[in-house]
Amino acid sequence: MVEASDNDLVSLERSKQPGGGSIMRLALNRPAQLNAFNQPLHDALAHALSVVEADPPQVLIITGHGRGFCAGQDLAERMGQIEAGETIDLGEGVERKYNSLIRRVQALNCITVAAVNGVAAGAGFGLALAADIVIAARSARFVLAYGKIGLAPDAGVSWALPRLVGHARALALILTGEDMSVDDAKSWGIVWDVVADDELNHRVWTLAKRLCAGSPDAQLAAKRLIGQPAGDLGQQLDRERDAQQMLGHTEFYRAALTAFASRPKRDPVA
Ligand code: T3D
Repeated sequence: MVEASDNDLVSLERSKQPGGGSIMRLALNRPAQLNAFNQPLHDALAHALSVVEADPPQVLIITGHGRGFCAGQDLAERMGQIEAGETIDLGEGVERKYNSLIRRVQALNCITVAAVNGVAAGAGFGLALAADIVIAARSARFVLAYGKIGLAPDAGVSWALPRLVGHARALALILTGEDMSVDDAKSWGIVWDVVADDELNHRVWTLAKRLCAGSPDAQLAAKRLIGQPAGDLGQQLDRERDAQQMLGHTEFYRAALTAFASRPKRDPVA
């Protein structure tokens, strides 16, 4: 079912799962520009996110049409503005578009899976890093495009990248602008899995369906605990306690205990 389509720049589909959960697939659709962000794409994406926020699925897959995942900011749009004599305030644009996008993706009440089907550059790399799980096609690559155009990392890249790969590697990648292969991205902890191009769709849907068999409450609690950890161990222990307290009251937990106690034993999530 297509739930939102704004000039076809973003497609959004929902698939209900037998257990009651649902999976949504959001795909950027400017394939000729490798899904680079221009204003219409930002608008379409913001609208699609409103649809997701209003009725979140258990799993949201984020991907791109064509051979690119997302090439970051559309540079032709910026060039057009310069040629038209417009004053460009990149700070204002970053705040209104990219900071808003990354904050909204990270705050979604669902598990997000980036299916990186092709090149992810600049803010497109930031979008992939904002997802909870990243799975990449073998032909994908990650491009730290900022330095080549005289910009510094944005879209959360300067936050997420050093936390994933370490300070030294992150800074060297950004300063040199060297492409990152999917194998490096996997061994450095950015990507959870790398699969053949023609297997990406199947792999991601299999993962999403598996997640739909689990407790959405527990998954969201784990996402917040790990994604937004407290400042020290004491505070984190408090948050873990609070999460377990809430989860101990869920129907999923009770049913899982009943399944465990049954003879013959049943799989709690069967
Ligand atoms: O401005 C602000 O708001 C500040 C915020 C900035 C955030 C950012 O994201 S900064 C980073 C911006 N992105 C880039 O600098 C990436 C530019 N693109 C590339 O370096 C390369 O295209 C890629 C490494 C991504 C892919 O290379 P390749 O060889 O696989 O493909 P290609 O031939 O370069 O690109 C294919 C087409 O996509 C091509 O169009 P054409 O010639 O076939 O008509 C190319 O122009 C277009 N394309 C690729 N990236 C962009 C783009 N068009 C507009 N903007 C792009 N970013």
